[in-house]
Amino acid sequence: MKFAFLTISLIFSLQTSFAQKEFERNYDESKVPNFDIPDPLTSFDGQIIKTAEDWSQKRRPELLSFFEENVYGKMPSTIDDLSFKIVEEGDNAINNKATRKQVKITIRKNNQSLSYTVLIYLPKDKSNAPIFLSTNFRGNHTINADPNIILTDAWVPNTKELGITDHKAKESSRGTRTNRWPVEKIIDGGFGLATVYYGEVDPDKDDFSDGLHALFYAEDQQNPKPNEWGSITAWAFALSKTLDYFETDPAINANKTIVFGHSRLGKTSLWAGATDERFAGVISNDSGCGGAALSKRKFGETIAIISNSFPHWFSDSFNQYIENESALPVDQHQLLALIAPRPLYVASAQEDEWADPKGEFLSAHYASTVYNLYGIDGINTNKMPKVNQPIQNTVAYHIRTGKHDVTDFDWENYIKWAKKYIK
Ligand code: GTR
Repeated sequence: MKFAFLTISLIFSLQTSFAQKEFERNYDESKVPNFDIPDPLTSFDGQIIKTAEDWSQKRRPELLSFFEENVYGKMPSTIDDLSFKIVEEGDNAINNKATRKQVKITIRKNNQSLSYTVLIYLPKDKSNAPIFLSTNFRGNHTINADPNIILTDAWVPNTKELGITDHKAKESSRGTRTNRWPVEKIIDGGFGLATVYYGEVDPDKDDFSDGLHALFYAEDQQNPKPNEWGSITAWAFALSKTLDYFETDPAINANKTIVFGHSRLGKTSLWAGATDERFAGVISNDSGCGGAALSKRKFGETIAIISNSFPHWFSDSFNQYIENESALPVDQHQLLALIAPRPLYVASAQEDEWADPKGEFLSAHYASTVYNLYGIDGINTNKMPKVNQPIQNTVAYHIRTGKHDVTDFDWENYIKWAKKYIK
């Protein structure tokens, strides 16, 4: 009896120590492991990449394919039909400075369909304005108090502050995220803004029976295969299909679409920019682990932690790198390099150690060798700038004071940089 008790408590304590080890969170720079930065300019078979052409013909495709197969999962290559329907329009929005358009985008595959709505504001006093495109966390109706924004009927997370308890959006949550979306400032800056609620594309939960994935299964398939798309890829896919719509709308300057995202949606904007070269520029706001931050530093959130908390974000094949970062033949700076030579902005927040600001900065720095191959300035110093002192080249970086969030400071700098680099 005593033996049995000891055995059980031993097993229990082994389990807890395993769990604790798995969830170890390091915030101490002196404990960052030693590791080599995988060279963007040496191919997997050892060839040194010396020209932009070798990069785009050989190295870029093999890196893209690695990220597809082993990190985010492959997108489906075909759909049966894509259609667009303007469901609402107004020419007196945002203090009469903008037009508003809401377009339902429908993807069909295997006799099933999924629709989501993109909300678009364009400045009235400027034709051909460049446009920011982003997914959002809580529904289009949360980004502005505009009463004409269609309330999402998709699954939303229960949120006490918003009074949501039954996974249904409420009128009272209109405009509750305006702090992250300074629409008027964006319009005044001469830019359009378009956004899609990510939950309409794939609800953010570990469940692949709903959302976009379900349209693409073979008979008897219930989950993506190990190298097939997780949720980040589905959200990125929807951004690409939104860009397909932009290309059909003469009011929108599709060639000047800047894909933007915060946090998990910053991981999404990076992946969208990497997989779809039509995006003219890419912004990652506090994207952290699985976004801009170097995985091999294991600082703040790690592959083990993120894969445990959000197993559906990545492909199952990513799990092979849990507590095994040294086996990764790539790191996230090579994801950023896939965006070259297009303008790229990586931003961090000082209090957002979870996202590893230094790892985000170094990633932008190490990606810059590929920009340099094109004769373009990236982040050529390996010294982080002071807080609130952005470095803005074709590759830009800032760390601002404050926490994990999107602030006016962030937007003011994105606008300033985009005016210069999105031509
Ligand atoms: C956190 C997650 C981060 C980041 C964040 C967010 O819980 O650990 O990777 O994506 O969520 O999306 O707000």
